[in-house]
Amino acid sequence: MVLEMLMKKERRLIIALDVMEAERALSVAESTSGLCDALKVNYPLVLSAGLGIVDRLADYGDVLCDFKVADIPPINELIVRSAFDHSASGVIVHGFPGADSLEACIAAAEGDVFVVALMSHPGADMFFLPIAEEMAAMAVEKGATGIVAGATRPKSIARLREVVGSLAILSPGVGPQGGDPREALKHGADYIIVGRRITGAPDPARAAEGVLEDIRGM
Ligand code: 3DU
Repeated sequence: MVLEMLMKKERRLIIALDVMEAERALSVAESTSGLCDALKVNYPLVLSAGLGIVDRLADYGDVLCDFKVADIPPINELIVRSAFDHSASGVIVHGFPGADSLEACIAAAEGDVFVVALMSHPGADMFFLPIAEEMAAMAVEKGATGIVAGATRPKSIARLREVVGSLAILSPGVGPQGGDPREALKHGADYIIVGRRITGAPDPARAAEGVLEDIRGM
């Protein structure tokens, strides 16, 4: 059974809050609420501000915990459970540790589970590119909500779309990493994930509006 996606799909934008201070994350969340479909947190914020930041951010919208979970099944279960215990709406996990590790994530989840199929950075060519379709197929087979596929490789997104059918595709890697958000969406992504282009801007709401302007009509 495929998990039913909880996240709304109105703006097609997920904001990655890769900042170190809780107050900065909360201020970006507040100023951009209504401009994105979800907020994403990663280790930098959670390691500096604590997992309680997820509960606080959840006041502004759905929060995805991008913990790229990649351990043995019982540890994955504890990590995923912690995220949902702190009001996460979804988690991002790795598929390469194997089917049993992914199954543990899905069993422990009380919301969306997205499997990283293909990372966006240049080094992903070495190990990720050859296994991307396999990761995507496993996400489908095990009942994940969707996959993550880098916007820097739009043609790969199109191939992965064929593998995952109607599952959601989240696409990071636009802006400083070089991906084009329109291309990612045109090739089959459902959402783009944007971090520094928004969090590093003097006016994050304005920057988010700029991203929405770029993808308007998609
Ligand atoms: O490059 P940005 O600042 O827009 O941030 C991208 C975010 O997406 C960041 O949190 C990173 O950890 C995440 N991400 C990737 O960039 C690439 C992936 O393959 C998976 C997640």
